[in-house]
Amino acid sequence: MKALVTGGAGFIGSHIAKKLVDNNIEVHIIDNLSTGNLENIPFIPKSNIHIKDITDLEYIESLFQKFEYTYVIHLAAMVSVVETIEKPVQSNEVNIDASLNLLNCIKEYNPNIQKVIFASSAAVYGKLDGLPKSVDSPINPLSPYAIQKYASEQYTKMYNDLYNIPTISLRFFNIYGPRQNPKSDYSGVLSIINQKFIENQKFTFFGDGEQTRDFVYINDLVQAFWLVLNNDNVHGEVFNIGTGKQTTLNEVFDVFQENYNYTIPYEYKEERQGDIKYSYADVTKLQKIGYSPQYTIKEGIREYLKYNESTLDEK
Ligand code: UD2
Repeated sequence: MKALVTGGAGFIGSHIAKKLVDNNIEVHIIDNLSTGNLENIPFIPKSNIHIKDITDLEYIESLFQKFEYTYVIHLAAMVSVVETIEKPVQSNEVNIDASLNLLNCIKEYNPNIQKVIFASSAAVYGKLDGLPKSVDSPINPLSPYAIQKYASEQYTKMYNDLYNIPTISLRFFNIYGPRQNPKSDYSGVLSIINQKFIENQKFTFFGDGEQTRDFVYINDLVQAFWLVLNNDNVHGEVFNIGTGKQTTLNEVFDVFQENYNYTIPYEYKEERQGDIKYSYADVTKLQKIGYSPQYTIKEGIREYLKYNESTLDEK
């Protein structure tokens, strides 16, 4: 069995690739390394890593002409909301055109594929009054990124409905864990807090720290991924990937303090423009197919820090 993971050198992609490899599936990766890193995927042979842009239509097509894939997991994207606001046209090519092209290659060259999974985002909900956010809630995209994720998600669904390609989309909430890159201001906030603790630097809360998110430890995402990959009764469906619990940023900071056993300076600044105050996922649909998140925020952060320590020991 072969799987193609686009964006497989990234934080989430590398964990998905590892799960597939651990289950004796040959993994091919396409990644332009814009946010990914080869250090994330030492377990993939170099010959199966294609350092290419997902918008390189000819190259993608050539892969499908050459290989028969059992699974395609599509994670490659322009992932920064801010960058999509700065580059709406370019991001459209990456986040919609390339997705559509990929789906079409599957239809043309690989119609017997067993599963296509697309990484969508909680961003599609935008500012919604009702909580938790359910896949039946209205959507209200507030950025090119959110529109693009929604469009690709709907194309993904349509390729199931019109062309019988077994597809599924997953709306990721706030995923965190090892290999998440803390380098940008818009990196996942947990990776930023962690880095600040390591370097003993000041952390800035945007707002009063009382905003909530549904923080998902990467292992729970991998669990959800594995469940949908192996379920043949959910084609054409969309699922939230969350835990069903919300945590404030202040609480998260406290958990880091407890684990590190020291604190770092912090400050409260004005809220980020367009920031959502409260967010968490309704995951009952996922629970119905067997999902049961294993990590509370405390357990997830503990695992995250344990992993960091073990890799520090290796260095
Ligand atoms: C997440 C996604 C984003 C998009 C969005 C849709 C991540 C990394 N980002 O953004 O791609 O899908 O959801 O709703 O998963 N914060 C601070 N200080 C910092 C950094 C962040 O206070 O140094 C705050 C930030 O203002 C926000 C919260 O922490 O209130 C979470 O920020 P985030 O960037 O991790 O995630 P989010 O939910 O804004």
